[in-house]
Amino acid sequence: MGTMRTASILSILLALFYAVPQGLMTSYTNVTALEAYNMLGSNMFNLVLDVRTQSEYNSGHLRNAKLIPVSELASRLDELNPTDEILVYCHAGSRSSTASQILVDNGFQNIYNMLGGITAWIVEGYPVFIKYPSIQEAINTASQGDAIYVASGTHYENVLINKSISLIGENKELTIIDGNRNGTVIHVISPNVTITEFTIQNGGSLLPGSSLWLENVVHSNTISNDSIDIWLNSAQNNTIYHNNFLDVQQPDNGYGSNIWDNGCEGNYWSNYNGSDIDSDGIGDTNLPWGGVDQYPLMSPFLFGDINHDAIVDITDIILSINAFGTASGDFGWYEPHWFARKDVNEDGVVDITDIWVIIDHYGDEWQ
Ligand SMILES: [Ca+2]
Ligand SMILES: [Ca+2]
Ligand SMILES: [Ca+2]
Repeated sequence: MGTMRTASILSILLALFYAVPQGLMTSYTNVTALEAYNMLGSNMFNLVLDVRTQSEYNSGHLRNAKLIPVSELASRLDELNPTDEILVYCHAGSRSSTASQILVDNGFQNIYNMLGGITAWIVEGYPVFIKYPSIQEAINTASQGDAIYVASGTHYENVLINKSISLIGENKELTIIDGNRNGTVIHVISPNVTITEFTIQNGGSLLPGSSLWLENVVHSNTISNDSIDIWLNSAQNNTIYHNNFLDVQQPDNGYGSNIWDNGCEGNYWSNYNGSDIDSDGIGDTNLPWGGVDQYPLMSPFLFGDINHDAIVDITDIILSINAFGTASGDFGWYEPHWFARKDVNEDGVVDITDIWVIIDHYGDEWQ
């Protein structure tokens, strides 16, 4: 009997020894939406965990958040890594506290609970990605200048963008717009459109079309995607310049009536492999690039970056001052002096306004 009692006491002591560090010494950390946003910006989390329901998740969630409803969490812990830094959130902060405690009780060591939930996040104006039944409907109800955040998933539709909006996918590999081989997938007919973080695929074949069709698009239609092909089928009289084409292969020039520069500057192509012999930021060899662009930029287009070295700084101001007072029609507006390249706002004269634009963008850098 004496031996039995000793063993029991020993096992109780052992149980206490292990219970203390796990149950009492570890806790989760509360963070505000602002703190969570900044930590996400610094890539401090391995995982963002949404513990609401599927329908709540579909109506808007943080980028790349994993969904495990709090009611399923205890039985799905094997989907998570106990050493990961995990941000947990819900609608207003109640369910995420419960979920954070469940995780801590199961040995998770780096749990951050977002106070106020996605409600506080939205109040701060941070983006949420929405599972739209139709991207086109989202565009139709948007206003000029709006940003539309599209949740991951495959969207089978043909999209017409007829206003200046930003269309932002949740994840480049997982946010797919698929034209089902039936016409053009995305047809842009408005300037100042941004399309980013999408895979755009399967244009054409049943109805003629392409993955992306740019029509009457001028200026800063920044397109960054690994899997876009550009086709300007039957689009005529477009002027396409100061765009950044990342990993885009040969453009199709439609019927040859499209112009890929403004007379002195073209577009940035990440695959341009020529060289800039006179160091003015415009490529001088392997022209026209892609069969279309006579003046490929040496770095991605930034407003005010006259010498195209990917930063707006004092050099750009000096270049503008050196051309001060010149105007369209002057000798040297184009070759040999290219004063036109210093006319940042393209109003035909290099004056104080251009310098103000550069100062306004001073310090901007391509990342
Ligand atoms: Ca050059
Ligand atoms: Ca510069
Ligand atoms: Ca000007």
